[in-house]
Amino acid sequence: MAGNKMYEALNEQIKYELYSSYLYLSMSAYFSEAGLNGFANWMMVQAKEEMTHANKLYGYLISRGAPIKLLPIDGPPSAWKSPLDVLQEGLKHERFVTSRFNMLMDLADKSKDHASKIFLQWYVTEQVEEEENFTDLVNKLKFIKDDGGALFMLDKDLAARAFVDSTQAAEA
Ligand code: OFO
Repeated sequence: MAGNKMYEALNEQIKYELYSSYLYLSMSAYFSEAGLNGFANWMMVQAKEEMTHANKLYGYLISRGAPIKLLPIDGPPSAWKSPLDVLQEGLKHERFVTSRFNMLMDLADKSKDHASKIFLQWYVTEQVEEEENFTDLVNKLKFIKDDGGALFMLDKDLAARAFVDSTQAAEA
């Protein structure tokens, strides 16, 4: 049986996933206010995904009979300088979340908690995709610079993103 340290850290990770959802919801609101509805949709889908990441952690802890201790969630920022600034901050946040999962994997290794390690592997893979998605948008926005027409086209593309619960697909 894994030590409480692992379960405490996984409980704490629920907070970070919910904060991620809160952050992206706030970013979605920023884009809605700016009239960039495609970006707003992309961020809203991202916010929904983060909820599923939190729920997956919750489900695992319940299945292990571990205590659930939900922690307070900080308020996210609500103002950014530009769409590029928003995406850069999002990428920075994803890198932070990746560092959290690396730390959790180290902890699983140290405590020889094989079940948690296998469970956490899904998140390690997911973080590669998360960083890639944000990096892609950062690069596109750097390329676009002040080209309003190109920004409009990208906004149109991002309106097509649909929510898929990848935590369910992975378990199917
Ligand atoms: Fe939960 O993947 Fe982003 O933070």
